[in-house]
Amino acid sequence: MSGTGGLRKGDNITVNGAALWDDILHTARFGGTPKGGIRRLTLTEEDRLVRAWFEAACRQVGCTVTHDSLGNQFARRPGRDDSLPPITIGSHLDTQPTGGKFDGIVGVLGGLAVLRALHASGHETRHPIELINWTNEEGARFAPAMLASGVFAGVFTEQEALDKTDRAGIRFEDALVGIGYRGSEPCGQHPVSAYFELHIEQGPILEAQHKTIGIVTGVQGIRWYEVTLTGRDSHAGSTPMTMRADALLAAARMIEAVNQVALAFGPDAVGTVGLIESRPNSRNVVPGEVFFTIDLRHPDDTVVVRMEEAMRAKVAAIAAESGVGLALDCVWDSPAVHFDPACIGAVRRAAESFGYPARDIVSGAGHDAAYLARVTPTTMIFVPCAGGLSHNEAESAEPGDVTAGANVLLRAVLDADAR
Ligand code: HGY
Ligand code: MN
Ligand code: MN
Ligand code: MN
Repeated sequence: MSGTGGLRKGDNITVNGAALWDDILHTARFGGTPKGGIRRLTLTEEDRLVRAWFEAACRQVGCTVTHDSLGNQFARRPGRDDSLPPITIGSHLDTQPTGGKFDGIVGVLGGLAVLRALHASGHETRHPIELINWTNEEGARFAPAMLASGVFAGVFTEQEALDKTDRAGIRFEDALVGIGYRGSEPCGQHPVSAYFELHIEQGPILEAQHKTIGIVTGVQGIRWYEVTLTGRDSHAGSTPMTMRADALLAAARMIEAVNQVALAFGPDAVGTVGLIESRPNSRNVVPGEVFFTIDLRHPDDTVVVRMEEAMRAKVAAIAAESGVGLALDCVWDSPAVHFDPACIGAVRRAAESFGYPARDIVSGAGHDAAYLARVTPTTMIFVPCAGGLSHNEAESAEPGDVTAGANVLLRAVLDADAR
């Protein structure tokens, strides 16, 4: 994309915010939890239900809906020149086990609001417009996160994704076939002109600074690790403390060490141990084996590398002191991403045209856009969420902010379409 920009035909179109908010509340029932969140793990029955709803809603506004070999759904609105690669918008409908009603969902349903606004106005775009629901963005069931958009961008092979297994040993492909979304179109053979993703910030900055729109300039670097510690099961009552190889005690020390590493690398560094399994997990057995995960992030990849070095040194020393075996593997490396200046400019102009207070921001969370940026001009639009809280059932956002985000998405798409 190039050109000087500026809004053109269609700049009087806005989204129907009330209908968008209804969609958010309505689809929250697919996996809704008693605490008001959503448990909609990828490729489960709840995911199948929301996918079917999504297809029907997109068809109602004149789109054809297809899905590729990894279940990525594409709702396509024709353009005047339908031979052009589509301008794409999208996000994800899968959630964390105790997820909220907005993470990913705002981007897909905000995109539906854009399609509805275009349909209602009869505005004909030059490019086709495609709204995408990416499979397995969260990585909560199948690691890593952003798996299907990663295949789309050529980062992983289709077979690598299909062969992934969850912690219960179920294969990605079998779960995909199980919900009926193993499409025939190979994932990734799908040229696109640009990609815009609307998402809640999932952090505290926009709300604290009273900004309605985050103009996302990039995504921080992320590395995931898996750790297996091998000690020795023994009797909790008759094993002297000096004769134990306690894998869970070693893990506890390593978890503290991960926290120290993150704190040592400054305010932009984060380190998390989110998943842990202790075996045999019996109250009167000294644990002989522990599996846990480590998530390290920083906006600067060179710092992530130094964080990893520090973490590895500490973990190895603790394993030796504790007399436990250590297996530590890096299972995902998602480098920091810088988004496309022309797309960022389109978002900036769109926010200004509505008079929404906005600021540039780097994403702390990973997103499918981080991989789309490898194959097409890409950027993101953030809106605030209450207290910056996300990956929590209490996640919430304001209807006005969600509507503003969808309006900016619409105008950024029209801006890109005019190039
Ligand atoms: O891990 C992430 O940042 C995203 O929520 N998948
Ligand atoms: Mn998300
Ligand atoms: Mn998420
Ligand atoms: Mn995302």
